[in-house]
Amino acid sequence: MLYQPSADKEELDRWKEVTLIYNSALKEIGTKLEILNDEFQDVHKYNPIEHIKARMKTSESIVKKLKSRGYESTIENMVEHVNDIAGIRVICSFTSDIYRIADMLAAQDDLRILATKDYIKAPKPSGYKSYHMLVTVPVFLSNRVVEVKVEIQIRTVAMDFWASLEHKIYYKFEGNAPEHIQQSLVNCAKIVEQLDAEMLSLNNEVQSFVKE
Ligand code: 0O2
Repeated sequence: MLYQPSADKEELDRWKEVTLIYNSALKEIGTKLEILNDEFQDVHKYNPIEHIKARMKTSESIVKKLKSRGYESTIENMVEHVNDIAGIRVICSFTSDIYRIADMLAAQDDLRILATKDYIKAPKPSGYKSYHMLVTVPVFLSNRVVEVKVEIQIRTVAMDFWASLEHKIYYKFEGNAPEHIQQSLVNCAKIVEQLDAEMLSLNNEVQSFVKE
């Protein structure tokens, strides 16, 4: 079972160990991203990353996901079947930065890319846009190395703004928002796309102006 107040000492110790390992994986990926951002600033005088948010999925959400997929709530099932226990969100200024960050991460030898989902090239019907990478990162413990899964979501500030409102609406209406609200979200997603494209082109123009 996942951690519950009634869990025995052995289960509690295992839960603590698993939590520590996922938190360590988040630190590893967070540090990689910070290094890339710092180096980019040093070399190109520019920060591709606006900010980074790391989070561990709550045990309630893990149980819910396992249940919805027909699995018993055990630590083994959680490690095997829940891919986003450790999640990190990277917010960039421009769409081009998203692919830049994704490529730089993909080039790192110790990261193994298990899957990528490009919801920017192929947005969800709701309008959701984001680039997802499921990776494993090695975590070095005192007596062994564990390859830990981390879900990385990379998106622009505007895409993130849209996704957080949509997430709130989704929970408020338990996934069944009225038609006009869903339509309004689709419209907002189009505006976000337009805004991202115009901001990118404006930035490119300013960059070339500076170089002359
Ligand atoms: P929460 O509450 O954010 O943790 P997987 O989770 O990879 O096994 P899935 O659902 O196919 O399976 O993965 P996908 O599509 O990569 O989505 C994973 C996460 O992306 C979600 O986690 C959300 O955080 C985010 N996401 C995906 N689709 C949407 C969307 O339409 N709107 C918003 N706002 N976020 C989305 P969780 O566990 O579903 O949710």
